[in-house]
Amino acid sequence: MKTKTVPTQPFTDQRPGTSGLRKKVSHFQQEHYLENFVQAIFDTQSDLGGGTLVLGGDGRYHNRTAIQVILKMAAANCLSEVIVGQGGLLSTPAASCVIRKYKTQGGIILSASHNPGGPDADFGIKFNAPNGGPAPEGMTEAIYKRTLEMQQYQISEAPNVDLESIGNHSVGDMLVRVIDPVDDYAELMQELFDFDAIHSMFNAGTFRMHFDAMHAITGPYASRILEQMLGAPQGTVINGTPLEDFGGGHPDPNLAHAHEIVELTTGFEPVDFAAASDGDGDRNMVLGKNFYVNPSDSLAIMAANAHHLPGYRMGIAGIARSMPTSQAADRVAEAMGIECYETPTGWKFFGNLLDAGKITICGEESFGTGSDHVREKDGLWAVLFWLNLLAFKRQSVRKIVEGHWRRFGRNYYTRYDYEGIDTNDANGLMEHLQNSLASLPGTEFGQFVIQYADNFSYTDPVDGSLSQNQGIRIGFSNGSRMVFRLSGTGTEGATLRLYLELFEPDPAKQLQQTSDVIAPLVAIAQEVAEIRQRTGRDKPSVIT
Ligand code: G16
Repeated sequence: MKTKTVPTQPFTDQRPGTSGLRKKVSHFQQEHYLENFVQAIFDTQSDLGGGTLVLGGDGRYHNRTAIQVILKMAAANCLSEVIVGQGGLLSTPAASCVIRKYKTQGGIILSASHNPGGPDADFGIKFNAPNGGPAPEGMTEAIYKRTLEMQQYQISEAPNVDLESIGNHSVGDMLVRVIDPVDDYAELMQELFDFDAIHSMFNAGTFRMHFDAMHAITGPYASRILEQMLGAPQGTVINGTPLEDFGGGHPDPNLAHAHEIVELTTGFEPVDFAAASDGDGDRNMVLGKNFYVNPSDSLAIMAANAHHLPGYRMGIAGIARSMPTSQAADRVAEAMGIECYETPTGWKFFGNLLDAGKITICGEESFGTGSDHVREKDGLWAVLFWLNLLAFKRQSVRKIVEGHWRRFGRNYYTRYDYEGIDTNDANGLMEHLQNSLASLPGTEFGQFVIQYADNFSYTDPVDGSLSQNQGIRIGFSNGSRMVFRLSGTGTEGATLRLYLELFEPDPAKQLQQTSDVIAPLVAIAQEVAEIRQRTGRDKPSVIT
């Protein structure tokens, strides 16, 4: 095999965001752009030399091209083996599962998650560490620093690998093992959940559900597990064929983008349960009949009920939630006498807590929940968790959630996204908030009195690393809260996220419309942050 050393020049914009490097496809198609980043991974992760890498992506446009490039670079950088999903496909949680199961030296996942795909849309790449989780900040910073010095990269001149044929292939001396992308993951799910109970529920014929794969990666996983293994009727999975442009859709499982599945839970003959997952299969949205489960509530309910399910019978060690996620999980932790950790946004911050056995369940408001079974959030896992819970409790989704509120109180919760705003305006707004922090405590807005205002920083309890500037928190004396932060996953301008939360302990007041309850907080947020004046926006682009 011939290896080429290709001269290149550094790009200055390869610092990974909340979850890897995400850019427009055209940006990645610039000569050497992908190669520089991949070489920086190989240069900084020295265990990969002579080791094994897992490689796969969500199947979006540019996935196949990128995989062939990475395989040739891996061979030239002396890796001994790459495990790749058939067709270049691996959902993000499945990649994490495979990295862990085969004890590899890490993985490269190609995805821009819930962002749209296609020649004019987004692409992304991230490195996952040997624990199966997203590279922690120290690692991503080292990769970024290396990209700034990049002068050359190595690539072999071998032909493309046939990614369709399962089995062993090679690039020079390097083994390329093409595996079924679903097998290992499906086996793991069987260990965690009571498949017999779920199977019986489907068999009884009275329970109806749909799962929307949104033409993204979870189609093959959901068809195999739900329809083939668990006996759900054919057609339970909709939009199940992964397409390079996700069928022109926006593969984000929320009320705005996954409306097809939402409609199946309302109107004529609504189904009992519905769910959707995102581009790379790590997010989830769950719905009952005429009922939407807020992701923060979903996390709290999972934590409160995990001990009913086989994989978690021994109980859970602790819970973690990202800072903007509602405090519903904190109430469960308190009742259970376990710790609830508050981490910055980004799944990478859960890795150390999971590895150290401090937590078993974790989640985020951004439609992500997971457990210590892998080191990524896991969309289909969450759906199976809910199915198992429904089979165990024999209650509707609504009953389960309302029962939870009665017991623990309800955290009304909503998120406003102002997308594609001018970066300078967004930074100006955050600076204005930062400058107001000292004067805010004590300020009264009717019955809402600000108790604290700060810029969240986090010291990792395992390795002591400090992450600062993780979002502005404003807390009120009645337990309500608002959080402002800029997204780290967008590819155009800036996205301002405003997270609003109001705690209601009184069961008689727990069944109101979230928008009505939250309205006073929206007005306060507007006043405190001067959103309209500073961004020119009257209303958010998306409300979830
Ligand atoms: C990623 C991260 C999540 C984060 C989400 C939103 O999710 O893994 O931890 O909550 O982005 O981040 P931001 O608010 O910075 O846009 P995914 O599903 O895009 O990988």
